[in-house]
Amino acid sequence: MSVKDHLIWKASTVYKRLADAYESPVTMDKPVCFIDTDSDGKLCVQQSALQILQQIQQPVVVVAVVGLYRTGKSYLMNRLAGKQTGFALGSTIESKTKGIWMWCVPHPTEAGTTLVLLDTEGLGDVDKGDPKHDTNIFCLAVLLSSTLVYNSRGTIDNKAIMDLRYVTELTECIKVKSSNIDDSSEFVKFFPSFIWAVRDFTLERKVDGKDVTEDEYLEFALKLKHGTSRRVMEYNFPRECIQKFFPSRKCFTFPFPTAKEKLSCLESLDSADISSEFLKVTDNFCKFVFRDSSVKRLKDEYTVTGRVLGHLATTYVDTISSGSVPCLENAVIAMAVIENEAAVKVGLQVYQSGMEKLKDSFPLELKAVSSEHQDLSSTATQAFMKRSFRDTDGKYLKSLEVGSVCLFRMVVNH
Ligand SMILES: Nc1nc2c(ncn2[C@@H]2O[C@H](COP(=O)(O)OP(=O)(O)OP(=O)(O)O)[C@@H](O)[C@H]2O)c(=O)[nH]1
Ligand SMILES: [Mg+2]
Repeated sequence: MSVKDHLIWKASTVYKRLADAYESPVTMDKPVCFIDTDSDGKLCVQQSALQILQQIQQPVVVVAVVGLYRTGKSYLMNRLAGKQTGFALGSTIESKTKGIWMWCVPHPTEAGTTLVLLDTEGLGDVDKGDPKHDTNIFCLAVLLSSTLVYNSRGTIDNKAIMDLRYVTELTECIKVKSSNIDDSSEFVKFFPSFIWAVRDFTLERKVDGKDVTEDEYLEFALKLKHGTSRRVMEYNFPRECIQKFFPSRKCFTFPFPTAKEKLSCLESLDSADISSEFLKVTDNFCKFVFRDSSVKRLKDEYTVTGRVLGHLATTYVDTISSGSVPCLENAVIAMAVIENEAAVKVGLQVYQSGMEKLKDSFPLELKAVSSEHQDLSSTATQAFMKRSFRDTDGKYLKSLEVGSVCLFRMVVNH
């Protein structure tokens, strides 16, 4: 092998090793706390969760569950993880999950993709001090997920829809652009798809005496009333928001999982003790989520990896904690800076390791060194391109080039 071939091979090995490290799947055997409340009552992202996300270079499908407390959310998330236990379940009337918990598992049906499950604190617990807290948790679930599961118990009646009143607050809690105009019509481009999971559903699914599907049942419940009276407008408003912000909707109605006396030990029950109809709906629900939930994407179809999800969570949580309104476009700009700086670093690392090897073959003619410089620069650029994001004016690519030339000069003058 010539010196040149050897160097190209070396540089591409370094690049491949870096790329492999980025793309290998990460498996967590149990969930961790992702977003919590600090001693001042402010939301904060847990460093340990960020460290896990940092290692996930695969695209992520993010499924978040929200809903009133004590409605079986954590149990359902464990089913999506394919596990009997994991997210902690509560067996008392007190709410159990606090903040947002995260569990990253290899996607069961999409190779090369990680499924991130987000289990959130139950909404509506009157013991909470800060009335804004529930809205913040709801907003974060919307902002971070690609599929949002709204979990409720009983039927989709007016109360259940009023319990989802957080959707009506989204226009005040999320902005697409930093300007002050109402840009909620653009939410739909960035918002997750929506699944309503109705638990302990005991009624017959009939509308006007006719059997209806679960989806038809949901659409019937979301139907608007005619009229302009205050009562009609109050009735319609949450329904309009759900329809407008979440055009992709799906519904699953789950029967009681087991006999009442066994509910408190549901997670340790044998499948023989769980109703076959409940198992069937759960299976359909999981299959639908695995098949239809898309990878999380940002503006310009940019694919979110675990690492990027960590940046996003930090940006949104910092914004909310500072009392400002999270802005989708600002978050993308902040993330582009972090990713592009890291992309320059990766590119320079590839270039530098190639040049270090070249030094072993010195003395060499300047022409030979220049030619190696060209080859290494192109490998470094490839590594940069793989990670960079929206470097539209080429500012970061330029800084990679400048950095490589500096390193080249240092080697030549040595
Ligand atoms: N009736 C009924 N109980 C369930 C169902 N799924 C889980 N449970 C039980 O309800 C209790 C609460 O379940 P969790 O999954 O912890 O509920 P959660 O919504 O996560 O509760 P919070 O974290 O407090 O908001 C546990 O005892 C579960 O075994 C269900 O479909 N129906
Ligand atoms: Mg829970």
